[in-house]
Amino acid sequence: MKAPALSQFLEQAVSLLGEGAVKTAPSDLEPYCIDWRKRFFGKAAAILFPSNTELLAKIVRLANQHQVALVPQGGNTGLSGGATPDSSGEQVLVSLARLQQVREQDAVNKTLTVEAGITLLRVQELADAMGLLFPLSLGAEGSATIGGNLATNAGGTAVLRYGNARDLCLGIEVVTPTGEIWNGLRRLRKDNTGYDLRDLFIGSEGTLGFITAAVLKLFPKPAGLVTALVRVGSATDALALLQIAQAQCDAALTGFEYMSAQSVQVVIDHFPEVAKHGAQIIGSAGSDLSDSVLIEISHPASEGAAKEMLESVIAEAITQGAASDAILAQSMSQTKALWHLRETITLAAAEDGVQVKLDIAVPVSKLAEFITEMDREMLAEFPEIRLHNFGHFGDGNLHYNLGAPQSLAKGLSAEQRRAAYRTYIEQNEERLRRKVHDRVVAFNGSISAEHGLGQLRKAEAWRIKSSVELGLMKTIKQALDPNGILNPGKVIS
Ligand code: FAD
Ligand code: 2HG
Ligand code: ZN
Repeated sequence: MKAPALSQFLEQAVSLLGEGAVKTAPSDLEPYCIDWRKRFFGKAAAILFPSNTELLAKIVRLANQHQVALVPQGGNTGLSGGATPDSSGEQVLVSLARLQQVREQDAVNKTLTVEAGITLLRVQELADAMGLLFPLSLGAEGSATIGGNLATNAGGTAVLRYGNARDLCLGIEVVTPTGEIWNGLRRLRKDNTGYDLRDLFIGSEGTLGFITAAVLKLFPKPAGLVTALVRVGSATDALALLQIAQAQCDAALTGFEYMSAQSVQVVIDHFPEVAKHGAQIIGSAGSDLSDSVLIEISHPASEGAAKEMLESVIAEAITQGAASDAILAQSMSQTKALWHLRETITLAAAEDGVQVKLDIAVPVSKLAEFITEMDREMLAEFPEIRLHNFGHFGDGNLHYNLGAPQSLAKGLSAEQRRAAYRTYIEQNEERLRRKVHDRVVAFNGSISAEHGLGQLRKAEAWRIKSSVELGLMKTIKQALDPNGILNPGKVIS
């Protein structure tokens, strides 16, 4: 039995949005109540699909009236449980998926104004059709929405050149937690008229407002784009390679992704075809397999100039002993194959079973030292743990992921293996996570560079952040959302 206030809210939501936009059947709700990793299993009273900003604002006003908690959801690809409701069955999911309008295209100003439910991939295609580039790029781009990207301040693989989602956004439209509409869709590169509200909402993970539309910053398309997979001996080599690449390429260096040998091993284990192309350089199994770096150069002049630049970086790295071998993609299909290897790590890890997922950042200059020390300390206490770390080395962000010991899976079916890994991770997760986070704090780093706190890292944020910082965050939340109806239980609320 639903509480009377919730029932009334749902009845009024049906009259506002129509029956087709309010789903309450458990089978309809299920896919929206489980996160991408299947780590969080929530229960919602309903999911609503408003089709425009004004209707959403009315829903939010109604929710305040009836004290009903709302959970914003985009593509449900988030990795921190931010879009998953709690288990009470009393929260209501609000999907932004039907906000699909392209509001404005301005090739001269190099901006694109779109509604929140459009996927990142579609945004990239729209920019491409304008002869321009929207550089935000991540593995889940086919499903993740631009609203979700901004709400999580997503990073991805091009941050070292173009910045994260925040840097790629000039303005937003927001429905506040009390149901007002703020139109901040300014297409300006400069605007110093008071507090930066845009940047307050970006990265707030649906706790301070619904982002309903955004002005996105576009860039000229590079004339030449080349990628290489480079064999390195260690994270220390990767840092030396980064120094060489930055010195020689400056802004033309648009990607620098590190993959530990064990993070590639998990792709080989589950999707061997995907790892085939890279195998000739980085090895194919066991001790033969090395750490590697995927480098991307985007040159404004030509493909030839990009190639020349990358060849020179590789030659210098080999001379200095920072790299031992490399493969330079000779065609777009080879480029795609190398990126596919990198982007498949997350998928392969999900196939393997549950892991401890970490999303840390330290200053780039400290990243190699962090990895070396952390690996040593981790293996001393957990000798069989699998170090699946990989990530956006060029901007200091590493997914220091940890896989359960493979010995637990001996003789088991895939299903039994996943169950055994889940048990192991559930038993050890807190200890493992704390161990890494404590070292992150010692390095003056961040416990979430790009995935956000959601519900996964809330307790750790409370443990690590100062009372001043937490106090300021709580004051902002209270001021904007006095009834606490927006995404309760996430971030710090
Ligand atoms: P959801 O998962 O639906 O929601 C995420 C959070 O944002 C929730 O707290 C939700 O309440 C809130 N939210 C969603 N939409 C809105 C809105 N319109 N207004 C207000 N709040 C909203 N992330 C990276 O940063 N870099 C990566 O490289 C990367 N790679 C990934 C690869 C894979 C295979 C997967 C599965 C995920 C990856 N992610 C990555 C994580 C994820 O894709 C991003 O966090 C993405 O930005 C989430 O978008 P979404 O639309 O799916 O949001
Ligand atoms: C990536 O960089 C994503 O591919 C996912 O941020 C990271 O699987 C992960 O932990
Ligand atoms: Zn990432």
